[in-house]
Formats: sequence, structure tokens, C-alpha cells
Amino acid sequence: MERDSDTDMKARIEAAKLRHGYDIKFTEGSMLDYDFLSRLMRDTAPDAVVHLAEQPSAPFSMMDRTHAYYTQQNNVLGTLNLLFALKEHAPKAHLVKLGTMGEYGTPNVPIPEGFFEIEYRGRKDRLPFPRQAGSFYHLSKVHDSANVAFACKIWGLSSTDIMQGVVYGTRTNDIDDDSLLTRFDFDEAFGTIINRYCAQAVIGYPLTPYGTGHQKRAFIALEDSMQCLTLAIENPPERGEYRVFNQIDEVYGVYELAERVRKAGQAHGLDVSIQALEDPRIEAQEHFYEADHEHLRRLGFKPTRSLDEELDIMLNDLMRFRSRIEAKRSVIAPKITWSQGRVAEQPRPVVTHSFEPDSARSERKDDSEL
Ligand code: USQ
Repeated sequence: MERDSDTDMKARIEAAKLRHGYDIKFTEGSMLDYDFLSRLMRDTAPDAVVHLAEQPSAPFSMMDRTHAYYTQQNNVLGTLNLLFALKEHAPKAHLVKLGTMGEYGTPNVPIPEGFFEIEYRGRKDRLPFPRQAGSFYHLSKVHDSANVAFACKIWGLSSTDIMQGVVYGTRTNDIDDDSLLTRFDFDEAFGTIINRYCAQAVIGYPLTPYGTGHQKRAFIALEDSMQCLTLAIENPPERGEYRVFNQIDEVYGVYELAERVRKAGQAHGLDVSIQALEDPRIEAQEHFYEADHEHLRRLGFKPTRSLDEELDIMLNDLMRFRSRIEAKRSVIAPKITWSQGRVAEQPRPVVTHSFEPDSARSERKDDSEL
């Protein structure tokens, strides 16, 4: 589903008009070009700005110095430019800024929504929950959060910082025709895990959980992610307020997900195997993971479908594009490591005998024997 972005954008805007009557205006420019951003804010006088224009890949940022530098420059300085442009031309606009659940890392306590009450040495305060990001990409989001909160405090801007989990899916409900399909990434840098697993399942490539497969993350379907952004826009914060939403639905372990995709694939007649690989990342393998996500629920968020229903839709979509995925088979193997940057060889397979579904593990009281 990859296409040339310029011609693609024009065609898709026309298709959105034709099919849904949407009147979308498109202006291309860089977040690092302050004059462009400033003009855009002045000319459009927005009520809300949804900022999705950051480099979104952790592996990309870990390739080498150039990629780490690009990621932090584009993300941190681009957002800083936007804050100044808002201050100058649209100080009442609501900035909906995409952060990431990865800002928090995997602490051994439940993760609140941005802030927590703490008592320390007999004194109490409400403080930002500690950030323990696991890549130069995730760190760029941590810096952004601090800059956005600061701008709200000193200039009275208002913002919702969205701590989004890992997104998956091939379409939203509005994408009801092939002319509206978007790009779909399944390479090691830009493909997120469920999208990768589904693409792998379709071409008979063994699914690739990394390490022990017990790493847990919070997930949300693409359609639900759009539902949450809509809710945030429709329910803006007060002037000067900086608020944080954990935009997630369910938590899964990465091996558990491979099992779910294997089952879904079998239901589609696909022969799906799983081959765990040495983890190219440096990340906790066995860990506690629990995160609050009440703010969006209180605003009315309801997940639209289950993981299995979404997997069914994804596999149906991707099976139609099997030959295009097959043609890019070489981009699947991970070759970006956290310790060495980009390497020539893909990580070694690891023995799978220690795996079992996370549900079975959580039913046991004592995990220590694993
Ligand atoms: N993983 C595998 N096998 C794979 C790919 C990934 O086991 O083939 C594992 C990773 O090691 C990690 C987990 O799956 O433990 C998630 O990896 P991912 O590549 O799906 O997602 P991640 O790198 O964490 O980043 C993605 C988006 C990013 C967003 C983030 C939300 O690319 O933009 O910020 O999800 S979160 O993970 O909550 O930080």
C-alpha cells in the first residue's frame, strides 16, 4: 500500500471529498521552518491543532548518530517552533500533541495519567510521574512533554498530551474504499508489532517476537485512536491547562500477540509459525505493567471492536496485497540493535521452549520459577 506521497495526497483528498464530502485543505511544509508554521497559524487561526508530525520510530532513532540527531531535532525543535507559533498567532488554540506511553517506560508500579500524588519525607505534592524512556525517539517525546507543559504554564496555552500506546490496524471506518487507503508499514523501523505480525502471517514469514516475548505494551486500534483524538478535540482543556491522557485500550505480551495472530491466520487458512529472535532492543523482558486510562473513558471512549475482530479485518485487507508484501520481504528482519546501531546480520533465533501464553503465567501465583 505504499505510494508516491505527492500524487497520493491530491488523489486521496479528492476521494475523501467524493465519498464523504470532506473539504480538506493541504499545505506541505516542515516543522523546522518557523516562517512556514507561523504563517500557517496566522492564516488558519485554528481552534485546535493536532500535531502528528514527528518522526515516530524508536528503531530509526537508534540506528546511528545521524538518525538520533534527526529524530530529536525534528521532534523537539519542531514542537518548540509550533509552541512559539501558537503563542504568536493562536494562543487560544487547543494543542493536541502526540506523546507516547513509552515516555513512562516499564516502572514496577501502576502508571497514572501524567501526574501522581506523592508523599516524601513528610511532605505531599502532585508531580509529573517519572519518565524512563527507552530510545532516543521516546526521549524526544519526554523533552516535548516538558516543553509543552512549560509553555502552558508561562504563556497560558492549552494542551492535551496524548500518551498513546502501540497503534495497529489497516483502516478506519471512513476508509471505505481503496482510493482512501493509507500507507501501511511492516518494516522493522516503522512497522508496529501487530501490523508486522499480520504482514508476516500473510506471506508465511515466521512471526518475530523478540527476546523472551514477555515484554508487555499497551495497544489501541487505529479506529479507536481516531475516536480518542476526536473526544479530546470536542472536550478541550481550560485555558492555560496542560493535561495528559493515556490513550490505550488493552495490554498484551508480545508472544501472546503472536499466538493471537497465529490463530487468526489459521482461521484465514494461513499456515503461521512463530520464531522468536534475540531481542535487538535493550528493554525489560519480565516486568509489571499496568496503566490508568480513565480520562478518555470519562469523556465517553468505547473501544469499537475486539483484538480478534480487528485482526480479522487486517488479515482480509493484507491478503489482497500479498504480492506487494512478498516483494518487500527483505525489510522484515530486524537489523537495528540498541547496543550497536545498524548491523549486517539479523538477530539469532532463540529457543522457544520457555514460552507460554501470558494468561497462563498470570494465573500462577509465583512467577519466580520462570
Ligand atoms: N517487538 C517484537 N517483535 C517485532 C517488533 C516489535 O517483539 O517484530 C516488540 C518490541 O521489542 C517492543 C514491542 O514489541 O517490546 C513494541 O514494539 P513496536 O515496534 O510495536 O512499538 P514501539 O517501538 O514501542 O513504538 C511504537 C510506535 C511509536 C509509539 C509507541 C507507543 O512506533 O510511535 O510511540 O509504539 S509505546 O510502545 O507505548 O511507547
